[in-house]
Amino acid sequence: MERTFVAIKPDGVKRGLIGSVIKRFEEKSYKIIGLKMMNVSLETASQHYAEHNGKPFYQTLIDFITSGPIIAMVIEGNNAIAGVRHIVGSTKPDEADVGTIRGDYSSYSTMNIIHASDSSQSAQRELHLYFREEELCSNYKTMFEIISDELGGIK
Ligand code: FUP
Repeated sequence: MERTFVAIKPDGVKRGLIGSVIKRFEEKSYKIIGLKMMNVSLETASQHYAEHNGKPFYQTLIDFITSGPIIAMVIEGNNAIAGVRHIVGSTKPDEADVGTIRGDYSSYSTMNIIHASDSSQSAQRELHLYFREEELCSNYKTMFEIISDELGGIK
């Protein structure tokens, strides 16, 4: 079971897409174990995007991610890191497939609705940048887990 970090960016919040985005992960049978609305401090933003420091789009990215509240989430599931990235879609707006979140909702590379960790290393790092362990709630069963238990653990 993998955990990944996801954030609905300020454009997604302001455009009223919170429900639409979360719905896609729930429908895919992923389990939401952390969820909060928050403003991203300059310090957190620069830690999050440290790998992009020095790139031409860096300052725009920092200005954007700190421009309004985000929805921070931790999602748990089978191969959740790659699976969630698949639902999110490509970083390049012209390459994001229809049916993905970015493909359906954005045609820009900065205002692209959503962030999701791209590896287990970044998932660990980002998850702990935004959440304390005690804020995570995996002590409940999703309907998918209940059905799986009923069938003797079939997944
Ligand atoms: P992703 O993991 O898909 O979010 O993509 P990256 O880590 O490569 O980029 C992080 C963010 O930087 C993207 F979500 C948007 C922004 N970005 C730009 O604004 N311009 C670019 O050319 C590349 C990335």
